[in-house]
Amino acid sequence: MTLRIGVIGTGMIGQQHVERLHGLVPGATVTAITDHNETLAKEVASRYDGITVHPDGHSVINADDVDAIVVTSWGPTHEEFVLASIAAGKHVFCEKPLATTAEATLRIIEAEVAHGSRLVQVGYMRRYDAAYREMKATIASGVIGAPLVFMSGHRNPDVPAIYTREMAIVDTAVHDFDVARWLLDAEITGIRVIAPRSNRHGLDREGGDDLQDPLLMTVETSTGAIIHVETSVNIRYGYDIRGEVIGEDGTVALADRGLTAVRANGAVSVQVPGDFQARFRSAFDTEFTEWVAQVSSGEPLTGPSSWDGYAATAVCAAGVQALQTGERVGVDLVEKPALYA
Ligand code: NAD
Ligand code: ISE
Repeated sequence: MTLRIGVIGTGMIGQQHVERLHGLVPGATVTAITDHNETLAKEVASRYDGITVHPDGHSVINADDVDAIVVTSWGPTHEEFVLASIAAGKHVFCEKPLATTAEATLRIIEAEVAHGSRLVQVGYMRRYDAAYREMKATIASGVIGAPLVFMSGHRNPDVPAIYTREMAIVDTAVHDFDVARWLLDAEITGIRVIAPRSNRHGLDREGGDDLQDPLLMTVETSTGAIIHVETSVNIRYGYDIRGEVIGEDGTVALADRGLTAVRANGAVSVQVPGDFQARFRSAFDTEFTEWVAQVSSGEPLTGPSSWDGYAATAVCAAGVQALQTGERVGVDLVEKPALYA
């Protein structure tokens, strides 16, 4: 059976996911798309055979030739489309964030629990990256002992003018929070945020606010391990994702990237990816390959759930408050429903 997918939002990442799901990922095809910008949706559809442009997201969700939905519109629209997909009884893959407030993510959890089985997966693609998976397997093997500290560095060469001060937490560090919860098998219980003087590239931006960049976050967890997150979003030299878990008997770190290392002129050099697409392309491919296989076969979903979407959004809300107040802010999650055990 081929899984027929409808995509809501054909901007930057929506177009990449259409490309993936309409040819690259086995057992999937895109049959319906929509975008707020109809001209854009028509242009994207014209690149392929067999894709119908719909007037809005609800028309995509309720189309007879759509089995499952991918939501890649702007964050504030996610709740509406995820809830409508659940109401239609269809699987829905939602790019991060699941929703922009913890209250909205809880409404999604309530609807999914009432439905009685998992329909929602959230786009935290780092869980599908081969290096992070090896890191998790190493921790599980016990060879480094119990994890005590996770150092997570998230560096972007630059960000657009629309990128605001809070986005370093809600748009960027949110990935570090999710992957940390997954690697350490722990919930986040509190956060502090500090900042040195700002990178000059984050100041006096044409058409954009002044940023506080980098940010350093100290994040407490339910197991007593501490996570240290550094976001640098104007670092120019490349898109560099760093990670090291320090355990009681050893450490495991993400290796430098690049297929080759060049030794010349008294130096060794390894390439740094230019952007998140280059760094995580195969993680996105694996994420959709596994999602399509699980949805098509009716196997239980194993990817990031509504609970994970809620936990990440709740940590972000605390992080923004910690940034604004300079204080430690606790994260108090509701009781976890059995559906997500
Ligand atoms: P974008 O602005 O390029 O594209 C979003 C598109 O959604 C736009 O074309 C817009 O017209 C459309 N849209 C907005 N509201 C709509 C609505 N109600 N109905 C239909 N279309 C609507 O943004 P983007 O960078 O592609 O980001 C989209 C989502 O993907 C965001 O939630 C973002 O956080 C997420 N994202 C995830 C990653 C990742 O690493 N996993 C990377 C980039 C973006
Ligand atoms: C972007 O939205 C992403 O999700 C990328 O993975 C992240 O690295 C970047 O900082 C965000 O702006």
